[in-house]
Amino acid sequence: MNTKEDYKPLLERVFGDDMIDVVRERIENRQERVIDKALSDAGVDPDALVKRALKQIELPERADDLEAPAPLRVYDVTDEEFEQAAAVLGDAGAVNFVALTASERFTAVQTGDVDVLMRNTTWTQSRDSSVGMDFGPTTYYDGQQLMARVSDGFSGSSSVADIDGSVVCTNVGTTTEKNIAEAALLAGAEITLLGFETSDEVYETFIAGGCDITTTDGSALVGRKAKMQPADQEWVIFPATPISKEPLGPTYGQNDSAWADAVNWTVYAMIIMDEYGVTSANVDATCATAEAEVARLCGGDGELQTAMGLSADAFHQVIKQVGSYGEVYDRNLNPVGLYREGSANAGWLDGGLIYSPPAR
Ligand SMILES: N[C@@H](CCC(=O)N[C@@H](CS)C(=O)NCC(=O)O)C(=O)O
Repeated sequence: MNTKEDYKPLLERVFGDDMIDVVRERIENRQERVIDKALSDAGVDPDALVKRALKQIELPERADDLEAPAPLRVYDVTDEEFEQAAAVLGDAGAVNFVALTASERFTAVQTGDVDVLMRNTTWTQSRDSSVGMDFGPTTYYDGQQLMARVSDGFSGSSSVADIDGSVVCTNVGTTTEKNIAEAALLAGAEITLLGFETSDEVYETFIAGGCDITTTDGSALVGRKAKMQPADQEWVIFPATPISKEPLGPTYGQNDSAWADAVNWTVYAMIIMDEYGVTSANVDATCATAEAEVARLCGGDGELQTAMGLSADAFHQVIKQVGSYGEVYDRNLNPVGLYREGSANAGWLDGGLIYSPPAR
C-alpha cells in the first residue's frame, strides 16, 4: 500500500514549494480515509485517487498530464433520448450507440465519431461557443444536487454550507465539478473534490466510504439511489432547490443546419404529438383520419418532412417505434420516481417548460 511519503514527489511536482504544505495537509488528511476504506473495500487504485484529487484541488493545468484518456465503449442501454436519436433515422434499430464519458464527449462529436450527444449534456455558453457545439431543444430541465448518507447527519434540508470538511465526488469534464467548487466557495465550505472518469467509479467509492458526498444532475442521483443504495445505507438528496440549472438535450457539431433541423424537429414532433394525446398505441389510427397539424406530422396533407430531407412518414415512425415525449418520459423516469406533473418538465399548458414551435 502507498504511504503518504510516496505522494510527496508527486505533490511537489504539481504544486511547487509554496503551496505544498497547505495542499499536502488537505489531501493527506482526507486521503487516509480514502485509502483505508475505498481501497480495501472497492479495490480502488490509490495513485488514481491521488491524481484525481490533485487535478481537482488546485492548479489543474499543471496536473493535466496525470490523467489518461479512457477508451470508448459501446453499450446497449435504453434511454429516453437515445431512443429519440434512433427515431430520426426511421428505423429505431439502425442506431449505433457509443457510450462516452463526460470528458470524451465533445471530442467524439468533433472527430465525427458520433453525430449527436444525447442524455445528459448541459447547454452552456462556452460549449455553445468556444467548444464548437450547437444545442437542440431541452428535453429535460435538470439541476445539480448532492447526495449523502443520513448516518453522516445529512437530511433533505441540508445545504451546501453543511458539507464543510467533506470529501465530494463527481465526474470530470462536467458542469457539475465546476458548479460544486463555486458553490462551496460561496457558501464558505472547504471541501476535497475528487473527480472520476466514470459514474460507476463515483458510486463505488461513495458506497465504500471514500466520499462523503456525491454530486451531479438531480435525475442521475435519483436513478443511482433507486438502483444502488445498499440495504445497510440510507442516502438523501439535497438541497431541495438545485444549486444550478442543467438544461439537458441533444448536442451536435456547430453549423450543420440540416442535421440540426432533423434532430430538433424529431424532438418537437414528439412534444407536439404528446400535446394531442398521440401515442405509439394510437398513432396508426390517429394518422389515418388526422387533420391540420397532426396530419402534417403524420406525413399527410401539407407535410413538411420531405422538404427537410426526411421521409414523409418519419415522425409517424418516431411515434410508432419510440413514442411521444410523455410516453418516453413516463416509461424511463416514472420507475425511479420522477414525474412530469408539477415539474419544469411538464408541458407548457400544465405550467411546465416543455414547449414546441408549431409544425406548419
Ligand atoms: N450535465 C452535466 C453532467 C454530466 C455528467 O456528469 N455525466 C456523467 C454522469 S451522470 C456521465 O454521463 N458519465 C458517464 C459514465 O459514467 O459512464 C454536464 O453536462 O456536464
